[in-house]
Amino acid sequence: MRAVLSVVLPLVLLVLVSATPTQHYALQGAKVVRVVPHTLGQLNHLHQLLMQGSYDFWKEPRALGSPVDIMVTLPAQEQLMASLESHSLKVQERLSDVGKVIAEQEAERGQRGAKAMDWADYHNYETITAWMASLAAQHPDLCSMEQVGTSYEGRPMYLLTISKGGTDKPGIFIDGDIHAREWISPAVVTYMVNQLLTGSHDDLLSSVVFYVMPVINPDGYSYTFTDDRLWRKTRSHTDSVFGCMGADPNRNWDFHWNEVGASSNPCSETYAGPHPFSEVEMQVVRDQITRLGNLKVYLTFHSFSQLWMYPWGFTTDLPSDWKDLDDLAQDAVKALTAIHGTHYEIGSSTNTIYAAAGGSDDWAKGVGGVKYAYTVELRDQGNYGFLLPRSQIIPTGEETFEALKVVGSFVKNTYGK
Ligand code: 0X9
Ligand code: ZN
Repeated sequence: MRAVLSVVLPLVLLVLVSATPTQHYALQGAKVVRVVPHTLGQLNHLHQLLMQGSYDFWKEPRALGSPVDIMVTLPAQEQLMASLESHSLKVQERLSDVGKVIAEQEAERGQRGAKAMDWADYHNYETITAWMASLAAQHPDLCSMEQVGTSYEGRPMYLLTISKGGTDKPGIFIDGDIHAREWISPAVVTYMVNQLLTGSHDDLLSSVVFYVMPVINPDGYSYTFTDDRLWRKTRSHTDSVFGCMGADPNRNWDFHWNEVGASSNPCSETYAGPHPFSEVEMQVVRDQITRLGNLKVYLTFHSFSQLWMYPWGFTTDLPSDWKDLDDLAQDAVKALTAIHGTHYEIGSSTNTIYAAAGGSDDWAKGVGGVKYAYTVELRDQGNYGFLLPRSQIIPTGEETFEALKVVGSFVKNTYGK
């Protein structure tokens, strides 16, 4: 038996590994390292490295004392280490082999072979949309689904409307996966939809309407399953002579577009696009926010860092009603932390993470007129970053749903009939 296993097991592993996208080889031995700038010279140096565009910053430089996470491929490691050391930046290893983690997680998914929706694992776009359609069929009194657009590569984009007894109520708009690689986002958004529909939330659903789009970058999301687990942007063609593709959909919104924290270089991870709303998927979401009257809250789920942020992202200034947004965020986070003790930071996005214009949250508030606009950066704080293990989906869903319930009750009590 042992002899058979020793022949068969490596073969099985070989098949699983060779079924994984080729980019894993490029990421074999790639590391994620953390450095913390303590002087302005160190901070400037990290900004220069960011601008240079040779590394994938999982967490961008912001301020003195704020950690910066950089992914570096094996061949580039020596150079990066020398560059960091030349500025006396102490390097802490967060992930020692990104390619290995991706391959292991993919092999696990392959072994499970799960096609049906659940929250024991991450699921592809087809599985998520098939599940959404089944919800509308199972709960016709609470939920409807409509196609509201089509992505650049032709994928249908759907909106779920969740409410009891009509939609003439204050609304909460929720979206997920604007950034393709942030898989915990659609997993948590779908988890919360499932809770709303299968738990006892009739009281809430009678007073509030939830509009939900779990995956607003479907081409990017699909690409993370087939080609590049760490893809962030859309998949549109650009005029790049190097063949770089996609724009950062969260730099593409028409509010102080491309003013700060965004790039005009199509090869950059934060490419703002050739013009505001160049990305069709963002046009689709914009048109829904515009069309749906009575939206009181806009919630967009990202990962990672555990932050509950409100506008503005284009300036250090705060909106005049920031205290209202902060108060609600404090209540929501309190409920979230009470579940598993997960710590969140709260504040305006410029002051909490970094300045970056053209984000959906700023547009929702600044142009869309949605008072309570939030960007939530889900788990973790960098142990796994974008590669959050599937075992954390349900705990992250549980705690985030508690926060959503607080937001829902607030809307019901403040604006409900
Ligand atoms: O940079 C982003 O788009 C978000 N962080 S992420 O690591 N998920 O990419 C933060 C966006 C905060 N909001 C604005 N800057 N408007
Ligand atoms: Zn994001």
